[in-house]
Amino acid sequence: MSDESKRDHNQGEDRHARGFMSTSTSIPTFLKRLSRSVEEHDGSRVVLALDLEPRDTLVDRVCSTIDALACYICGIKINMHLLLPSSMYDIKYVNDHAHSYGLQSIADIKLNDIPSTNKVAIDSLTDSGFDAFTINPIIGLDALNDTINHAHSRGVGGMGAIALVYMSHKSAESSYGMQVKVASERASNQDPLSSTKLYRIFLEWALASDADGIVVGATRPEIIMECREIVGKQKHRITAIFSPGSGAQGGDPSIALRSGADYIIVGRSILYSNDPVKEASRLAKISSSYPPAWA
Ligand code: NUP
Repeated sequence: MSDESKRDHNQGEDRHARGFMSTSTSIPTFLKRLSRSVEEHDGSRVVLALDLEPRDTLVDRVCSTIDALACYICGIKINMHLLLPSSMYDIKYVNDHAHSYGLQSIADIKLNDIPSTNKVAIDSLTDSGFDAFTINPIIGLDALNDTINHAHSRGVGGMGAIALVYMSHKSAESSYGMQVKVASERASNQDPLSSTKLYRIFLEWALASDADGIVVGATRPEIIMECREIVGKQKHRITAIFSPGSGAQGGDPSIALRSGADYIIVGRSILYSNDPVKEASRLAKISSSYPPAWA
């Protein structure tokens, strides 16, 4: 093996290590912790979006929801609209409660700022007990790299970063699906710019910056399939596909999983169903019936 290919190989090993184990120790990374939670919860790959209305008894309601549904989910997800009216103490309490069931917790903040402020935000999320957060790749590749590197150095085993690649809501097509021109090796001399869709650039950047996961809406099974193919080609790295948008937004969880999603993110169709336990259990069974891509 030449020195150069040895170096490439070693970098590959490092990247592989980042997939499931942090580089310096054998402490599990976010994805490993999440897959452990899947094993401990009968194969459920449902992440519960805790999108409750912020009222006085928020912490109690969030914790009792976790108590009722913990055996049917592998993680919880908390959005800005719950973080804003809550104290750091309350959020830490909720995250500790989720951890007591072996669940992972994701801060769905869609981080979108310059690296220096992103890093401060990540430190606060780490102190609040989160395991991962969502990030918007619109900040650019270098900023994404810098921010995700910082995240991976935080907490025990590192904070996971999940990059938005194609959101689930209707108008996502006008942004994530936008046709853009970029300078690339594929371009010809006559036209130094080649044309592609914005989400393909976001996917490329997410993989290049070692994001632990990507978000692709369950409402876009064809995009999940396309991303799965590209994500699956990585030799030394595991990147999970998180898919919100089934149920209330019209996506079908079975189709999302069959198309290549690793995890489905579900909120309203569980929380506001007549029987949340039954609905969570149904989705848990569906998700466990599709073999995970990492197996
Ligand atoms: O593309 C996205 N779509 C989406 O719905 C990215 C997200 N993070 N989400 C979140 O997933 C959204 O903020 C909500 O918390 C959850 C879906 O909830 P529901 O439509 O199942 O109620």
